[in-house]
Amino acid sequence: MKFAKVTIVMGSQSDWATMKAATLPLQELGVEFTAGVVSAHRTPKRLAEFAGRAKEEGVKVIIAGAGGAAHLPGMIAAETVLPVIGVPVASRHLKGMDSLLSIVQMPKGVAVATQAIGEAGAFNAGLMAAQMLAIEDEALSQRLQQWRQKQTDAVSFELIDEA
Ligand code: RP5
Repeated sequence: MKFAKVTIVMGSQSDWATMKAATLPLQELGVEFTAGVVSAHRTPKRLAEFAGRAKEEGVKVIIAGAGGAAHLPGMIAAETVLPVIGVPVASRHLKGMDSLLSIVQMPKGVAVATQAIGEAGAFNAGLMAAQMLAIEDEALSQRLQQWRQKQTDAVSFELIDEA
């Protein structure tokens, strides 16, 4: 089990195709991260150990992605007071609506910051984690502002006809 300031976990290796999008903003912004598989259903003991140790191992934010009956983010949030950002991974039959509702409908008293379904949600989870760390890190906050400005500058008013 590996830990970093931002630790990304997912329910299955099959989620990695989606969840690797969370690493992009973290890489661009120079935020330390690691990623691995923790399943609420298939490895429940690993989940409890991971969530129980995360804070003392120096983790600041956990990103948790899962699909279907996506209990991973909520179960991790139940075991730690660290902020948990949930990413609903698109599922084969219900296209991620099941994942979204499983993650977003938390009972009062245990919070998960739920993102959009799929890659955009995973990317924004990385961005949100960086923004959380930037509260106490002025250099990172500056890099975030530059990143935003670059994004704004890249949006042209002019329309382009694509062939
Ligand atoms: C969930 O079941 C995982 O998060 C994944 O999205 C989904 C399918 O997992 P695999 O059957 O591909 O391992 O637990």
